Amino acid sequence: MGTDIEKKLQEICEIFCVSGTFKSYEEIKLGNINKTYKVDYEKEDGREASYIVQSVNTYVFKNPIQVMENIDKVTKHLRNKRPDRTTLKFYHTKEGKTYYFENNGFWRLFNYIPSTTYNVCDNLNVVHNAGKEFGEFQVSLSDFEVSKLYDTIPDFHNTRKRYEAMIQHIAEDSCDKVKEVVEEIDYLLSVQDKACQLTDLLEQGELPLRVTHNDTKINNVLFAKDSQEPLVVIDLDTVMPGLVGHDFGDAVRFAGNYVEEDCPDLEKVGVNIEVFQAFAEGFLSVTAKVLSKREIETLALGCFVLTCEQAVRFLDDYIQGSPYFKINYPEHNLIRTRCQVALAKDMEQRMEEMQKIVLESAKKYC
Ligand code: GN1
Ligand code: MG
Repeated sequence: MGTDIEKKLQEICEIFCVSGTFKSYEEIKLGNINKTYKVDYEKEDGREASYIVQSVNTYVFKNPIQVMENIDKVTKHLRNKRPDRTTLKFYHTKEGKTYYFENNGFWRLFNYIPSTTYNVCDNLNVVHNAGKEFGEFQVSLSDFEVSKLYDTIPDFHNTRKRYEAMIQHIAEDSCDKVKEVVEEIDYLLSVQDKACQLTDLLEQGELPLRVTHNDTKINNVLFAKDSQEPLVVIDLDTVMPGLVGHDFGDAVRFAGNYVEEDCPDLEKVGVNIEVFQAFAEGFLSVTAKVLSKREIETLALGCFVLTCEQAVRFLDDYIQGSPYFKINYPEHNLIRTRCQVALAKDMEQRMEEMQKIVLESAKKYC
């Protein structure tokens, strides 16, 4: 007798016309939003084949069909631009859809790519290659008409709106948490205007909207198992119009930290400047020619901005009782917030150094 989830996964595989015999499954515990499973099949000829089945979180993605349409357009464009490269391929149902929507779930199925991922990485070659891969993603999509994409999560990286939401929830304090987080709130409010600079520059028309990934964690790059070569950028759910500083900044927020984003040991938190330099060089080696001078000047600032924004998002979620991000224990979002605040403070100290590295790399590759 299989478990409920095992039966459900088999049913989903059938819906997406996967043939052969179901063998096993495993939950892939990466990501804070969707549920992801690797499913193994034995095909009719005895070969083994694996697939990724995902249940999309419809509390977060209110319009998952638009998410799939964005992904479809972007993956087609990438396949045309880089035909020799691996891409995500979504399977179709008998009705020709790349998703299956039912009462209790929104499901999709795509190719499993044998690979390695990194959550924390101090291998500078790997980090450089991740920077290059996100840079190539950016450049390959630089001729894609931004207005063709839906804003599937409106104001996703609108830092001002993220602050406004948090301030409102602080005032409501519906879970009686505010008293625990006074220090974190004070710090984040003290840097609010600096943290909102990218949002302000966009509104003033100083920065162009591009097609951005919007979730550039290094574990969203798959690497070959036997080399340090990047294979593909995954997790395209948040591909939307955005700023290049968002993608660069979020990548450094995650990979540039000595520790994972939920490390409780704040002594260990900080920007690893060598990792920062390796990522910046990789990213700018392909993007420097495409980006405007103004965009390049905002990249280092973007790291601070995205770190504060993420702290605001984790804290806002904690104050509301964690309805948004998956948590492994009740204080998980609080620990994540504290880690991001510590990182933001360190970035403030290192900003000049980071800016210098960005400008020098850009000059080298222009
Ligand atoms: C979420 O689920 P995952 O790990 O791909 C979130 C990102 C955050 C990230 C923090 C749609 O991404 O914005 O930066 O957690 N995705 C969404 O780890 O909100
Ligand atoms: Mg994501």
